Amino acid sequence: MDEGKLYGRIRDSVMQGDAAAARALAAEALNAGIDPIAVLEKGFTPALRSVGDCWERGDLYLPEMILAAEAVKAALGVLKPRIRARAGSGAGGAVCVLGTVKGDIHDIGKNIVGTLLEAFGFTIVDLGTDVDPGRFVGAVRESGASLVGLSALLTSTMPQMNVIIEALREAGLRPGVRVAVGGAPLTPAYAAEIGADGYAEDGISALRLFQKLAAAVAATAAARAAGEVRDAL
Ligand code: B1M
Repeated sequence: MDEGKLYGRIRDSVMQGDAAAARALAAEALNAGIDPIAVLEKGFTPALRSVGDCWERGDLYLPEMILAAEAVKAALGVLKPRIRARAGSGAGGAVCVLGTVKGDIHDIGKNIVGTLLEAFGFTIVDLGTDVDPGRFVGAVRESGASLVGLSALLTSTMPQMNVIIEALREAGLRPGVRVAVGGAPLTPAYAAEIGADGYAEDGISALRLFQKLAAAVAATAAARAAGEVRDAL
């Protein structure tokens, strides 16, 4: 199978907002033995970005962008079970509160990140989209999460990430709770500027980042426990 050609057909299905074709192409890719994550990151994600570029240039209208997003969601429905079946471990059951920040309803990227994390052993508390900072704080307290993942796709909503990190700090949950951020307009420099613990540009790098953060949390907890035992002796 010519993967390049397949990704071209995937791009066409998304540009045309053809959910049935997108679903069928996802199945075709899986049947050809292509990694489901590669299908997402090399096929559907760049296709949606092209749709965004066309919309920005005025080459297509908002309803067409909505149809394109629906087509990708339909394909995700086919790919998700395979991603879950590929499951790995190593997260030690770490709990991660995940959400798209207030004012922002983009959720495809966040859902991909959530699916990957879940498949690799994380427990995900997905707060959805347009999430108020207070809800992140409440969910961390309720779930005992040690990790928070924030997604933003609009330059106008990126500053919400800073607000959420501040809210976690004010609630006394930082630096114990690690925060990772992502989304198309973000940069590593912006993540550093707002005091996040990491930035990831795509699903696979998000998985690696969260695995690193979970390991750091576990190491800190182990060091603290060892210190307590020493003090007690
Ligand atoms: Co919107 N939109 N949109 N949109 N949309 C963008 C983001 C835009 C860049 C398009 C453009 O102009 N080229 C533009 C933002 C411009 C800006 O802010 N500078 C834009 C705009 C303007 C808007 C509206 C304001 C349009 C309007 O109404 N006038 C509106 C906003 C509504 C709101 O949120 N309040 C809007 C609405 C929509 C739709 C509803 C039509 C739809 C969203 C559907 C949905 O999500 N349920 C939509 C879409 C589809 C897009 C584009 C075309 C594609 C986004 C996407 O899903 N990409 C987008 C163009 C673009 O991104 N270039 C665009 C695929 C997805 C897999 O990638 O989300 O980047 P992404 O996620 C990646 C990585 O970023 C990373 O991993 C993911 C997997 O690889 N990642 C993380 C993401 N989150 C992470 C979190 C992490 C780690 C990694 O850690 C926690």
